Amino acid sequence: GPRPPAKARGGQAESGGQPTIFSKIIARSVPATILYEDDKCLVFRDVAPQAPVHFLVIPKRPIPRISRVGPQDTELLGHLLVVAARTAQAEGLADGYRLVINDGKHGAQSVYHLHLHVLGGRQLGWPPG
Ligand code: IU
Repeated sequence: GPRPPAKARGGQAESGGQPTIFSKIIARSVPATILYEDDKCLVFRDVAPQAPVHFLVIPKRPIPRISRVGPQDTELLGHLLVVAARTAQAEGLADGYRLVINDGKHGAQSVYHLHLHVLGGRQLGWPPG
């Protein structure tokens, strides 16, 4: 049938819980510049950086989006934040940085594997677009 129009600015629709490219990055079948890894999470540079430093913190367990988390995810989510802050420090972001989680269409989420963006190395504006 006819394809729906491409979304010019919004995010991608969630497409039914399939593995995303981030699962392939975790499995090392797609390359990425990895900054940190442990048993629960992976940190790698964003392939299309929006700031001099732009990396992503992802859980190895493929939670699709922040609006799908539950109480069982509390400890993991806290861990992701601690790893984000420690990696920002290791990246030299002493003047500050921004953490972003995009959720769903209006949040302009494009990859449905939960990820924290960490952006820094320049003066960022507010509010975001
Ligand atoms: P979003 O919050 O879902 O919109 O962000 C997805 C990010 O993943 C975006 O900044 C992309 O540049 C980034 N990314 C990536 O680093 N490597 C990839 O192979 C793909 C997307 I696809």
